Parts: sequence; C-alpha cells; structure tokens
Amino acid sequence: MQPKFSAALDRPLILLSNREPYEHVHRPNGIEVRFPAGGLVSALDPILRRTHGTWVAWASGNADRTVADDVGRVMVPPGDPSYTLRRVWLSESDVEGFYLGFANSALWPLCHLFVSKVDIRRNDWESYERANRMFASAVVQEAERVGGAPMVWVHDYHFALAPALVRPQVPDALIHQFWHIPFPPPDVFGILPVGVQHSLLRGLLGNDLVEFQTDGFAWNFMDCVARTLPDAQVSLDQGVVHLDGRQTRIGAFPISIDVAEWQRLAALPHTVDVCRSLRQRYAPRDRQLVVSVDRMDYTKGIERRLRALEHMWTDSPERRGTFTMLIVATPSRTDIQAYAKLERDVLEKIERLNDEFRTLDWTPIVLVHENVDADLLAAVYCAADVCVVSSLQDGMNLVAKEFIACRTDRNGVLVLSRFAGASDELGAALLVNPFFIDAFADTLAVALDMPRHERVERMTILRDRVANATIDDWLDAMLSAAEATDQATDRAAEGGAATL
Ligand code: GDG
Repeated sequence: MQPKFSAALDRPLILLSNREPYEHVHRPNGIEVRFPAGGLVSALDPILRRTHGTWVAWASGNADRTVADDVGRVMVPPGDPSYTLRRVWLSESDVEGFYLGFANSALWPLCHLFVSKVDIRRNDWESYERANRMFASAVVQEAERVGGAPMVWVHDYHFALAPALVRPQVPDALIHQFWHIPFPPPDVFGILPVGVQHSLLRGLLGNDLVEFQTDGFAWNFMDCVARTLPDAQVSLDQGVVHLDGRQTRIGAFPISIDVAEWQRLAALPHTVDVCRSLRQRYAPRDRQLVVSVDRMDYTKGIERRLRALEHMWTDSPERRGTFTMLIVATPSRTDIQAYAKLERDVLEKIERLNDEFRTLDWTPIVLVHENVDADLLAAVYCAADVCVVSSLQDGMNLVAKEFIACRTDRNGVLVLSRFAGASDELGAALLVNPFFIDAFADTLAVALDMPRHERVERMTILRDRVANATIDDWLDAMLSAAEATDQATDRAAEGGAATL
C-alpha cells in the first residue's frame, strides 16, 4: 500500500544530512556507485524520487567531483535520474574538525552521557561553525534554484546551527529537524562552553519543528532551553518554545524501519539457506544461538555484554557450551582514538574469553567484524534464539525492530537495554540494565530458558507493535506535524490561535 504522506510535500523538498545517498568511488575498472547501507537512506530516497526534491550532503566519495557539475550537483539515482544530489566539499581539516572533532568527539559522547569522552577544542568548534555555514549556504542556493516556499528537512547533530542560518535567507521556508540521537539533560549539556550552548540552542530554535526520538529527549531539550536562554519562553506541556518573536514546536517521533522490506529479506531463499547453515555451524543439536548487531561504538555496550557473558560462564559453568554468542560489530569511525581503542579492547577480550572457555567442539564467541549485506543480517536475525541490544544510551536502536520484523515465525527473544529509545515502545522485550552485570547475566539466562509459548506470546506483541509503527507511519506523522506547524504559524501571522 502506498503511504499517503502529508500535504507538506506539496512544497519543494530540500533535505540536508551529513551522509549522501549515493557515493561515487574510483575502482580499477571505472567509477562505481555505492548506496550506503542504512535504514534512513532507504526510507528517504523514495520520497526524494517521488517529489523530485533535492538532497544536500557531504561529498564523501573520491569520484564524487568527477561526476558532479561545477556547483556540485548530480542527478540520482544513477540510471533513473529523478532528484538532485547537491554535494558539499569539505577540506581535510574540516573533516577532522567538524566531523571527527566537534560532531563525533564532543556532541556524540555528550548526548550519550559519556562525559569523560567529551573533547572540546576551539578549532573543532570553529570548523563546526564553518561547515554549518557551508551546508546552510548550499541549502539557500538550492532553495533559490527550486523557488517557491520549500520544506527544508535537516538531519541530526551535525547541523545544529544550520536552521537559524537558513531561516533569514529563505523566510518562507518550512524548516524542521530530526535529532536521531539522545538529547542530554541540562547538567550534562552545561559541560559545553556557555557560548557554544547558546549557539547550539539558538541554531536549533531556527526550526519550525524539532523532532526527537522520545518524550524524554524532547523534555531534556526544552529543559536546556529554559535554563540556558533567559529570553526564551518554554511551554513544556504544549511542546512549544517562543524566542525572538518566533515559535518552535518540539515533539517525539520514534523512528522505525521498513518492516515489509525486512520481511522480504527474511523470506529470500538465500537468506533461509544462510540461516540454516548458521544454525548448523554455531547451534547444532540443542545448543542455542545468541546474536547482536551494532556499529562498533562505545555507546552500544559491547564490552558490558562481554562482561555479562564472562560472569555467566564463570558463575554457572553448566551454561558453558549451551549457547554460542555471534557478534556482528561493523567497523565505525576508526579515525577517532576512542573507537580505535574500543576495537582493540573488544577484540582482546573476545580472544581472552574464547581461550578461557572454549572446548573441543565449542567456540563461545564468534565475531564478524566487517560490513555485511543486509540479507546476511536478516539471516543472523532469523537464526537467533536470542538477540541482545545492550546500548548504554541510544536514540532508538533499529536493530531491535529489524530483529522483530524478521521473526515471522514469532519465535526468538529480544533482550533490550532500557536505555535504548526503543524500550519505550517495546516493553514486551526482556528489558535489561547493562550497567548491572549480575542482573544482565540473569536476564540472559531467563531468555535462554524461556518456554516456547512465552517466546511466541512476547514476539506476537512486539510484532504487532512494529507492524503498526513502520517507517512510513513515522514519515506521515512527522510531515503532518510539520504541516500543522506551518498552518499554526500562518494563523498566528493572521492574528488567530497558534495551536497544533
Ligand atoms: C543513529 C542512532 C537511531 C549495522 N551493521 C551493518 C548494518 N547495520 C545497520 C543495522 C541498523 C543500523 O545499521 C544501526 O542502527 P542503530 O539504530 O543501532 O543506529 P546508529 O547507527 O547508532 O544510528 C540510533 C538511528 O540513528 C536512527 O535514527 O536508532 O539510536 O544512534 O539498521 O541494520 N547494515 C548493513 N551491514 C552491516 O554490517 N547492511
């Protein structure tokens, strides 16, 4: 069924994100197009195609310049050109300062409450400001090109300053932003230099609507505004901030996945074969298979998961050999020291645990440390008796939802951190506190011992939940809210009530 989507899409759409939907790279036999894996690009690409919109993003491929025009525009998808990709080039030092620096070594750890990992450097901040100006001016140029009153949709923490930079130059634009990661409470946000706090909040308040994954993150944001900007009026109940004669709506819009696509992947004959061979290899006879899938990121709690396993195999030796742990940990941000260290620590710990507990016919932990195709992920989800998501903080966590979508057999247990945004919706999972290692190990044991009827009962509830809140429902809800914000603003301008 085709989703309706809202009338907000009658406006020309300009999307801004750091990652681009298509990347061109030089290969020995020519230029190859890469379609970066990930739910977001797959969800938004069809909308851009349908509306013939514009996607502004960082040019990360080494052949990107070769195929784009002088300004950086290229029509995509290749072979079926239907929308404009506007590429923005960053210097090496801005990749360092903006992307690896302020975005991923200051904002990322700060928003995930990893205060000891927060690195604030003046050069990085200046580079973040510069990059935001560059991307904002590309958005403005695209707005001038397409004309009319566009809808500008900004994505994530890389671009907190862009909305307020675009607003005065495209006054008729409807501007909104989805913040994919958590937003910290004021005490943590307060770690940033005061001037930086003001710039980030004022930048975000350049939006008509700011979208968070959960109510908790939306409240944190409004709390930070109330405590940091004395001239702002915050109405927590209504989710509205007034500043400088403008209003910004704040709301929770939990992101989801393309459920039908994951079900399709799970049903492919190849997936079914791979699933069967995973079970033959790692879970023969009555041995079980526990799986996890993450980017190799310290927020995902991979080390805590290993500690819980160690605790279990040490305290309950009878559990050794009863299940294999398959960890898919995709390399991520390896240019950042904290990530390189995490990778070393995780590899070492897995090796040590395997040396300590392995038997002649059992390797306790199997690590897949590479980017794999989505159909292999589907096979991993289908093969699992238990899937563990142990994030220490997470905006949402799509893996939890992908696992559920793939389990058309209504079997399999989800162990889910209560610090992942997904736990707000997925209460029928076994919720766990990954900081409390003993309890984490106990919950794993409960998952492994869960009788079949309870697995089915829980998975049925989880599947209903995910089926009723897909990526299309997310888009519909958000675009309708953006449109309502727009109408409310129009009414306010005409002197009427400005409520959603
Ligand atoms: C942020 C927020 C929020 C992983 N390895 C491979 C691969 N993946 C895919 C998974 C899943 C995605 O990556 C990871 O999802 P998360 O939700 O854990 O996301 P983050 O990357 O941390 O992203 C997060 C999300 O934004 C969306 O708003 O949920 O809280 O941190 O889709 O399947 N995909 C492929 N190969 C891999 O090796 N193809």
